[in-house]
Amino acid sequence: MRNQNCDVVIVGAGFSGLYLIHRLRVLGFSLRVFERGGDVGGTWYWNRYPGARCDVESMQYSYSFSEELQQEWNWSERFSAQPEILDYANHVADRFDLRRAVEFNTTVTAAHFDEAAGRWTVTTDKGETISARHCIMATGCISDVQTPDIEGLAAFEGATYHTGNWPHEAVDFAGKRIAVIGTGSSGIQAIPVLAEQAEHLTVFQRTANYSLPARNGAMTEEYARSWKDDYAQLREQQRQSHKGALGEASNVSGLDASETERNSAYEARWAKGGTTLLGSYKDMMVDNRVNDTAAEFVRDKIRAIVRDPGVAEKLAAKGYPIGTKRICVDSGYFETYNRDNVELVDIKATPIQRITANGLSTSAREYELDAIVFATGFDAMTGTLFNIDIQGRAGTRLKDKWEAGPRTYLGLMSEQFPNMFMITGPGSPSVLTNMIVSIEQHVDWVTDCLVHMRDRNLATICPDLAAEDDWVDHVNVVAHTTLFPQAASWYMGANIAGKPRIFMPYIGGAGAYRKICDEVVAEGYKGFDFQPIQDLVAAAE
Ligand code: N01
Repeated sequence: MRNQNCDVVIVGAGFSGLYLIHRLRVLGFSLRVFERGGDVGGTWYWNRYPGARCDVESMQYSYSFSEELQQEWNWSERFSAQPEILDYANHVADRFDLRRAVEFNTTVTAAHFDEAAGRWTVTTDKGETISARHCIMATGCISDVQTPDIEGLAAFEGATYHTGNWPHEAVDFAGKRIAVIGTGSSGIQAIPVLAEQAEHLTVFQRTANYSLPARNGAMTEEYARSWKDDYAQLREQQRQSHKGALGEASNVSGLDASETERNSAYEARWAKGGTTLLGSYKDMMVDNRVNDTAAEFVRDKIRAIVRDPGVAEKLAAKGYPIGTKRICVDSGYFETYNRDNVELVDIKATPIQRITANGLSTSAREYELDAIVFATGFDAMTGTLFNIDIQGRAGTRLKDKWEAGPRTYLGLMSEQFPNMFMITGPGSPSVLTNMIVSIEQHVDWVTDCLVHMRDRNLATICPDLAAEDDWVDHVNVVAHTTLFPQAASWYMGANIAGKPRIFMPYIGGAGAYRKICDEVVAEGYKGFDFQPIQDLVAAAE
C-alpha cells in the first residue's frame, strides 16, 4: 500500500519526471509519481511513428547530471532515432532504480490546493486521493495530441493513426494507399519512411514548412570521444548558451555580408546539416531582410531537389520567416516527392471537405484510402495542464486564470497556485531550447527550492502578482523584438481554434534565463512569498 500522504506528487515520468525522482529521492523527500503511459519516456514513449528522430545531436541531447551515465552510454548515430532515445530513458530508469517509484497507466485528473493545510489534494483516474505538500507538473510541453474533427471521420472504414500516439506494434503499410495530413516536424520525418512502405502516399499539406537536411550518420568513435573527454566544459557551455545546444552561432550581422558571402555561408551550413543554417547570422531571427535571404536560399534548394516545378513551388514555404514556425529537420523529405507513388495535395487550394467510408474528399476530388495518418500536432504548452482540473487558492481554476494566455513567474509557478511547480512551463525557454538542458535546470531549481523550504520550516511558496505580471510582460516584450510572432505557429497557440494568440515560451535564451533564475534565488527568492509552517498551525488552532 503506497503512502497517501507524501511530500511531493510528480505528474509524468518522461525526462523531467525521471530526473525529479532521482533528485528528490537522494534529497530524502517522499514521493508519489503518476504516469498515464505504460512505461517511462514521455514524448519518446508516445511518438513511435516511423522516422521519429531527435534533431538535437545525440551527444548533447542527454542528461548531464551523472558523469558515469554520460561516460558509459553510447549513441549509435549523430541524431538518435526514437527507439534508441527510449532505450536510453529505460536505461536511466533502471540504472538509478527509478521505475519502481512510478505508477503507470494512471492519469492525474485533479489537483486542488487546500489552503488550510497548505497541501495539494491530487486525484487519479484510479479513484485514489493523495495529499502532498508539493505538486510538480512534469507533464511535457507537447503531449496533448490534436486530431482534427473532420466530418465523416468516425465512418472511415480504414485505419487511422496519430504520430503522437503511435501503436507499439509494427504497422504494415505494404500494399496500402495511405494519407498523411500535416507537414510539421512529425509529418516531415514520417513521410519519407511511409513512402517507402506504402503502395501509394498522398500528403495533404495546409502550410508548406521550411526543412533542413539532417545529414544524419553513424556516430564516430572520434566524435563521441571528443565530447566525452570534454563533457564538463561542453555541458557548461550548453547551459550558458542561447539554445542549450552548441551549434556554431555566428556573431556577425547578415547585413554586413555580401550576397556571395551569405550564400557560401548558407551552403556550408546546409552541407553540415541540422538546424545550423539558422545560426548563420546573429540577426537571422530579428531582421526580415536577413531572414528573407535564408528563406529564399532554402526555397531555391527545394526547387533544385523537386523535379516537378509545380510541386516544388507548393513545397516552398512562403508568407512567414524561416524558423518562426519550429524549423524541421529531415532525411530525404523533399526528395520523396520525386517518387512515383507520392502525391502532394495543397489543401489551402482544395480544402478537405469530408472523410468518407473509403477515403477523403477535397473540394476537387475524392481519394481512396486504406489508412490515414494524422500528423496534426498538439495543444502545446497548456493543453495537458488544462486536461487536469487544477484549482489553486479559493478554488481558482488554472484554466480560468489562463483564459487570455498562460501567466507564470519564470515559467515555474503561477500566482494563486502555491507549491505547484511546472517543469519547462510556459514563460520559460523550454521548447525553444534543447529540452534536456532546460529540464535539468528547472529540476535543479525546484528541488533546491524544496530543500530551502524544508530547512527553514516553510510550508508554502507562491509568486507574488507584481512579479508575475512583470515576467509576463517581459516574456511578451522579448518575443516582439524577434520575428517569431509573425508566424501562425503553435508557439503562438495559432494551431488551436479559440486559443489566445500569445507567444508562450521565453525567447531570452537558456543561459540568460538561467542567470535570472539564479539571481532570483540569490536575492532571497525575489518575487516569491513564503508561508512558515507555524503560521498554518496557528491558523488551524
Ligand atoms: O505538429 P505541428 P508536429 N487540417 O503542429 C497541420 C516537436 N517535434 O507533431 O501549419 C490539415 O508542428 C499543420 O498545418 P498548419 C517539435 O517541437 C520534434 O509535426 O497549422 N492540416 C501542420 O502542418 C514540433 O514543432 C521533433 O497549417 C492540419 C501539422 O498539421 C512539435 O513537436 C519531431 C490540421 C502539424 O504540425 C510538433 O510537431 C517531431 C487540419 N485540421 C516533433 N491541423 C524532433 O525533434 C493541423 N494541421 C525532430
